[in-house]
Amino acid sequence: MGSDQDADVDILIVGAGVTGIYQLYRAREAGYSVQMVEQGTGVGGTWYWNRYPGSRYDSESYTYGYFFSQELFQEWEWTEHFAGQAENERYFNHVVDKFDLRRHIRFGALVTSAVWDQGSATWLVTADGFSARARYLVAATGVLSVPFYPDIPGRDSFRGEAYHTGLWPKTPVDFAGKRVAVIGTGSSGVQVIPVIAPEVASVTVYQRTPNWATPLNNRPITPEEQAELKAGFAAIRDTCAKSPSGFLHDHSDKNTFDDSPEERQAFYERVWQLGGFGKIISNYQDMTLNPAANAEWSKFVAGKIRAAVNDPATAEKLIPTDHGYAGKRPPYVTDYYEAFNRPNVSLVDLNETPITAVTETGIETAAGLREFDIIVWATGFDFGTGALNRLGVSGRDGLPLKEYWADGPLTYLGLMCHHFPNFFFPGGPHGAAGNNPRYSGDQSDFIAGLIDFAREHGHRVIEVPKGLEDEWTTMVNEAAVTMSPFNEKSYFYGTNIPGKARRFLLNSLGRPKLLELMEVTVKSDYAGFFPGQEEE
Ligand code: NA7
Repeated sequence: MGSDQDADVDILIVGAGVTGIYQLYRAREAGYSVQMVEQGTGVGGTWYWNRYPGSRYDSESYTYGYFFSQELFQEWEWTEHFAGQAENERYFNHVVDKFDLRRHIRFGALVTSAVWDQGSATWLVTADGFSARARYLVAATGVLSVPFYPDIPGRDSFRGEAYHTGLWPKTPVDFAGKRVAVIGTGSSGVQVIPVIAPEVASVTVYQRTPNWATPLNNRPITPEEQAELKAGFAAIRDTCAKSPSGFLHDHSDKNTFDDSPEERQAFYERVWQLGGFGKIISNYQDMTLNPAANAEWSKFVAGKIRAAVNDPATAEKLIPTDHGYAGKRPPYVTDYYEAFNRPNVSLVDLNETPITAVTETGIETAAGLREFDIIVWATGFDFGTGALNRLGVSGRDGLPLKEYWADGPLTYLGLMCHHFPNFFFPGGPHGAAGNNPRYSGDQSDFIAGLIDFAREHGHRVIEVPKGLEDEWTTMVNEAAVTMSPFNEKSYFYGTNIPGKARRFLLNSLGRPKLLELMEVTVKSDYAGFFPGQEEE
């Protein structure tokens, strides 16, 4: 390999988030030379960028963290069942330092191009002020890592402070006594609103579509629970491994209308008390896919919203009417609806009064101008493919990834694609659905195994056969219709981004199918993955 680059390595990994850190650990443990590049100045990915007030896990902390080291699991004590951003960021720093990974990471380097060089069978990667040549390129760039700003006239003219939740500054924002606008009521908006409400002069919530927000039911982890967690390491790891969505929550084997209305009400009350995604996983098993069952649960949640919000007109505006529970990714909240009972919190329904412009002093809707000191853009991300399409990846014959995926991603197991040799994207689109680190970890393991196999057998080039990519992509797209609770308004279809192809970006078949096909491929000795090299 050439020596005209800043680094010349076996494996180059982009992104120091939950997936990339694990891939880096695996690569280093297997004895490869490895370089990681990261756009930010610290590790943590999502938990580095999304440092807005109220930002926290809605997967249980101990199911989101790593299982690869029992020692790590035993020594790290999460303080809450759903830990906040600062603690999460500390955890990833701890992991990187414990396993001495930091010296492999170059920070402040945004990758702008990654070009496959057929002659040398390597990738040429360019980032800010840095270039590298690598045999393998792993883009662990995350699914929710490219913030989206809507194209509202005058957006840049605002003279106050403006922040996107996904690009939050490291210096804490001083909200005290400020007039604040929050645009967007997805998971981020509904986390930030109740936390800032007590200290600001006012919060005005600009809502286009209400979401079904249910209680996170977060609480501190008691010393007894801490001991149970430590003793339960193997059981926790194994339960998450068997769960299609990578959680600990029990699955119910009952259908909604097996129960009488009274039994149903009692059951719903119990489900209401569960943490986070327990509202989906431990609910009646037909809750997401049977419209009548979904309507029953949604009606129950609507009742809870009406009970929480004092003003009936506001309550009605906060209840979704365009989708049932889990038709879009449901947020999990702490005192979100209750925040609207504060005199300094108000709701603007953008269906009644759409935003017409952002001005130097505030936000103008059909009802007039409201002036603000701070605007919080909680307007989401270019999900799934956003970061990968911006890396400047071009594969065999100079084919840009962005062009190959113009009509939506084509993947094998959500981790590699035809035409792009020696290129992997664990934690990308089509992987599974649910607790992200669990399935992105499976993908990293698969990639590590495949690279090891290639090394052992002297193969320089790995490329997934087109047939396998077609098979997986078709399977994922079909399962989106038959198995996914999400409707096409969900950002999981890319529909929040103007001009983006409408394609399902998760894998509703979940981890079981992912693991099953990984096993088939491994057992076949990766048949067809080493084009033109079998006879070598
Ligand atoms: P989401 O869930 O995509 O939410 C974005 C919000 O921004 C949502 O309420 C959108 O309304 C709203 N939005 C987007 N564009 C506009 C415009 N033009 N005007 C007004 N409102 C707008 O992103 P989050 O950051 O909250 O959550 C992302 C994920 O992070 C979350 O699911 C967790 O996995 C963690 P819409 O619904 O499109 O009408």
